[in-house]
Amino acid sequence: MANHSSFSSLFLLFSLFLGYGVLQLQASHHVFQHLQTTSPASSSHQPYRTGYHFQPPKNWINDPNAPMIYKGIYHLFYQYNPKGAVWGNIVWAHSTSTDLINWTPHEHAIYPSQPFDQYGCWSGSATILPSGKPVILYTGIIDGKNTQVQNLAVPKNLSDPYLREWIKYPKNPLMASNVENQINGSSFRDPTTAWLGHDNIWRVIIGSKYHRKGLAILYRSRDFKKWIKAKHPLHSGKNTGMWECPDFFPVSTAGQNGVDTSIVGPYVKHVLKASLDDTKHEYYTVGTYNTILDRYIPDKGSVESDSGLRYDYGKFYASKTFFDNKTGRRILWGWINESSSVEDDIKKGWAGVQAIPRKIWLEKSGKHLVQWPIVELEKLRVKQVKLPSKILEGGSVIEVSGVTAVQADVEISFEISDFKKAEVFDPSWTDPQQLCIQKGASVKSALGPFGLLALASKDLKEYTAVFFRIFKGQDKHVVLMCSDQSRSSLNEDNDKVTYGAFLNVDPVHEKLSLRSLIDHSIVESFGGGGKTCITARVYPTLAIEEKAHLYAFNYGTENVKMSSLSAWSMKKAHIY
Ligand code: DQQ
Repeated sequence: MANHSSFSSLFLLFSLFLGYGVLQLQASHHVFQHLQTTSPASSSHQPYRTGYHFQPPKNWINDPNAPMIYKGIYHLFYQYNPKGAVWGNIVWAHSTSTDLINWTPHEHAIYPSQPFDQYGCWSGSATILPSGKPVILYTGIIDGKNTQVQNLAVPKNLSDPYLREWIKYPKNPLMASNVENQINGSSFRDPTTAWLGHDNIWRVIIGSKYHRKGLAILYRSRDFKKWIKAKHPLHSGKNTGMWECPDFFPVSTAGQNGVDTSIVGPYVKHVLKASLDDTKHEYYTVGTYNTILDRYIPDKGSVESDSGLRYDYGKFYASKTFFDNKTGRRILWGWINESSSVEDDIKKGWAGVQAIPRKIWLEKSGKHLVQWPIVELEKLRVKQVKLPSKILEGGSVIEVSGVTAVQADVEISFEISDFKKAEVFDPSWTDPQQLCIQKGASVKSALGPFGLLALASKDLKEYTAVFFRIFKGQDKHVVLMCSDQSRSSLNEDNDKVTYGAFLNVDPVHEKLSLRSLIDHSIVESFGGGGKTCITARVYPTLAIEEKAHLYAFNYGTENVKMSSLSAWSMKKAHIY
């Protein structure tokens, strides 16, 4: 945050930005030097640092903030602790990129400096105004009780495509709890990207709760400065607890292109996502935005809890999308937390990475979303290894050699021709994660488990198994996708719980595909072309660096055909 002294330049800036009258200037910003100090040296043995997932050189990171594109440059801000590998002292760190893969860091963009954010600068979002100018709404913490308010910041210099310096609006906060508005001040955070209605009024939602009810509190503004709370929330969720980092955006009903956040009309559906503080899971629903009532209405049958639809059924939280107007995509960012102990995080000197940005669109059924790693990632692919189509007999394991298995991108697909022996699906199996826990990678059934053993040691003492299982349901086959971490490491201090989800693919008529992005301590998997995603954090002790191997396997009793397998070693991305 720049120190800015001149009243006239600040006045001009905010007037230019928002096009409105004279503002009173408060004292200039104070730079907290102590936030710039470095943390103790981290361990030099770093087998878990990633090669192509975003992470800074050290310390704690969490939520992606205000992703956007401005003058052809992509911006990623993120929650960062400049002082260590645990959460705390939160500032907005900032990096930019021209391809969403290689990143250059800048000075911290927003950090505590004013009464309206002196205890922390928490998550928020960017909105691109119709003039093309970006603005940021973020949550400021104003006291030691974590009281939360919403603040505005604008770039100091719009001709700097890197938007390195941000100025806080002197009349912050713009939204705060008070006796009249019934807002719980310690549960009031994470403004979304705002959208502009046909009435020329801006809307934004803020995550909150009332008792156990999760809330997307709606605010409206004509000028982006004076915000008035609507009488009702945009939407709420019974018994879901605090909604963190809500996201609300339209998706096209005709194809994979993204649309701007303010688009409404017959050719879009809307998506509302909430990150549940209680479970650290996210869920989303697809529905309709009723612009007359200013309410979001999820489609019939939507499950409004974390047993509903999730972007990712593994480690993935506090996510946020943005519309990339250069390529016409909506892109999703999410934070991948650690599965290791706090002691181990401190030892390695860092915690948290960002998932590979994913293009996100509505599946043709209109019932759920599809996600796929942005195409730019493929620039890192080298040394393709292709295995010919092959029958994988029951009980077989084949090595995919010639690939750097610790840092790889692998795509595999399977075809099943004989379903007669498929295990019968018990309708009481409603929780796919439990089913994956019960039927882990070592439990044989007829059709499955088959898939990949990633980050595996030669002797298979360690591996992360990502696989499918097919059951015979009442009127169709049921496909289960699992990521089993139980054998991922000999270190018992990690969270090695197995993840699972159902996959909306009809294996009688379609191939079953799986893509896994393997990156030292990450296995980020996309089933059925991105209909179901599961991300795992794992910390092998044997399967590290060149001692990591990759296998395709079928531990079921029946044969399955591996119709294709391509694996690439991945180059290291330039992330400084
Ligand atoms: N992380 C931020 C909050 C948000 C939470 C604080 C979600 O704004 O609610 O670092 O991970």
